[in-house]
Order: sequence, then structure tokens, then C-alpha cells
Amino acid sequence: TTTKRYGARAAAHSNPTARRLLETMERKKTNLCVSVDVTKAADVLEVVRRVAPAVCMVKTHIDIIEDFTPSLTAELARLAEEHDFVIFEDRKFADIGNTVSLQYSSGVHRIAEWSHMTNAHPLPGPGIITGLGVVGKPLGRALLLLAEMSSAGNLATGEYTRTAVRMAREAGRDWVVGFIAMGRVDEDGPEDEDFLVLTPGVGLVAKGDKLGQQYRTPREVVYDSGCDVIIVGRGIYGVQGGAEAVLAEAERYRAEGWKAYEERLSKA
Ligand code: UP6
Repeated sequence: TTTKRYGARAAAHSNPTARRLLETMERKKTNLCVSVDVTKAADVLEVVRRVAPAVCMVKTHIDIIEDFTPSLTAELARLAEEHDFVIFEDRKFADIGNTVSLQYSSGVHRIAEWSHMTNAHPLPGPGIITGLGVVGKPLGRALLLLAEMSSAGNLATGEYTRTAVRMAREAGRDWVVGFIAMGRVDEDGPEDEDFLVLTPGVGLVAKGDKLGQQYRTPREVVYDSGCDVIIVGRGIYGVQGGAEAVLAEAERYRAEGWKAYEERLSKA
């Protein structure tokens, strides 16, 4: 997987969102996902419009928005088409199948309507994957499992991580297309298997925050650990210097991430 081009890997996926993501990455030459963790709708849109040329994906936490209306997610969906990126609502579902299918389809946010991809903790067992799939699969959406986390002291290690990978394999890649993980958790799989590994905890400046977050550089994540997508939040939207600086910083991460990927391809 790590020695194949993103574009070539698209053919290994039947899930339309996974395919679209890999093709977008190749076309825009970016493995950068910007995590837009700001709390006002206008600020979300401002950051997204700025970083759009540099990203393959925009990640949201829709439940932190103070002035949410459905026009925000409609506009996000429109921008995703205009600027060619995938929307990933980082919902981290963690309940029984019946509840998550309601949380995914209903409530104020109606996540399944506008978010191409979402994620779930494997903690409750396979029912969470099935419950989300009832809603998302017919819409061509994609699911990631949290196999590992970036925060200090997290419990997603060892046997938990291995079980997450097994659950993904059992669910099928037409719905579970990959993982949130810190490295290639799927290494033990067959040659023709292709999972996406998306990795948060990426920063070029800070080493961490006061609440347990731990950062590695794009090179450590993509070249050393073989991950596919770097997820960057505060490192980009939190940069000082206004809107211009945000795009410049996104471009810096894009260039770093892409260089590490190109070098990885020639490593073998
Ligand atoms: N995130 C992590 N670590 C994980 C899973 N998810 O940081 O293991 C998410 C956070 C946040 C983003 O919820 O939205 O990735 C990281 O933001 P940051 O770059 O500002 O630290």
C-alpha cells in the first residue's frame, strides 16, 4: 500500500467516497486534511474557503458550532464540490447500533446528509458499524474506525487496535474504508487489501498541548509511519497573521506531506 500511488490505489476500492478521496489526492497533489475546529459558522466557512486549494479533505466537529443552521452544512457541501475535497465529520460515534444510526441520520445536524465520511470507536462491538451502515451505505458514505489515538495515555493500543482492524475486515471495505491510527495498523493484511490511514496529531511547530495532545511532523507520519492523510487543526487555523497566513500555512503542510509521500514511493 505505502509504495503505490494514491491514484492507483483508487481502483482497489469499491466505496465511492474512498475512491473519490484517493483520486482527489492525486489530482490536487495533497494528502492534507484541515481540521476546522472553530465555533462560529462564518469562521468555519472563512477557513474552508482559504485552505480549499491545499486540501483533499476538510474535517469538522459540527457539534461545537454555536450558531449552527443547516445553511452551514449546505454551504460546506457546495464548497466541497466547487473546490474538490471530501467532508469528514469527526463524530467519533461510540454507542449501540440503534442509537448511532439515529445520531447519524437525525437530530439537528443530520450528519449523513452532508458528510461524505465519518468515524466510530470500535468499543461497542460490530453493531456500531452495522447501525451506521444502515444509514450511510446506501448514500455512498464511508466509515473509519478509530484503531489508535494521538492523545497521551489513550486505551486504543495492542489487542484493542488489532480487534479494530479485524472488525474492519469483517465489515467489508465497501463501508469501512480505513482507520484513524498513528501508523500502518493493517500491515499484517493480504497484498491486495487497501485501507486508508488518516492521522491526527500533526504539527510542524508545537510538540503537544496542555491536554495530552501529541504532535509529530508530516514526515514522521507519512514517510516513517506510512500513513495516508495528515490531519492538521490548530497548526493551520490557529496561525497568527490572518487569512493570508492560514492559506500559506496550509500550503506549507501540503508541500511537506506531499514531499514525504513522494519520497516514500521511491523508498522501496
Ligand atoms: N483527533 C485527535 N486525535 C485523535 C483523534 N482525533 O487529535 O486520536 C482530532 C481532534 C481534533 C484534531 O478531535 O479535531 O484531530 C486535532 O486537532 P489539532 O491539530 O488542533 O490538535
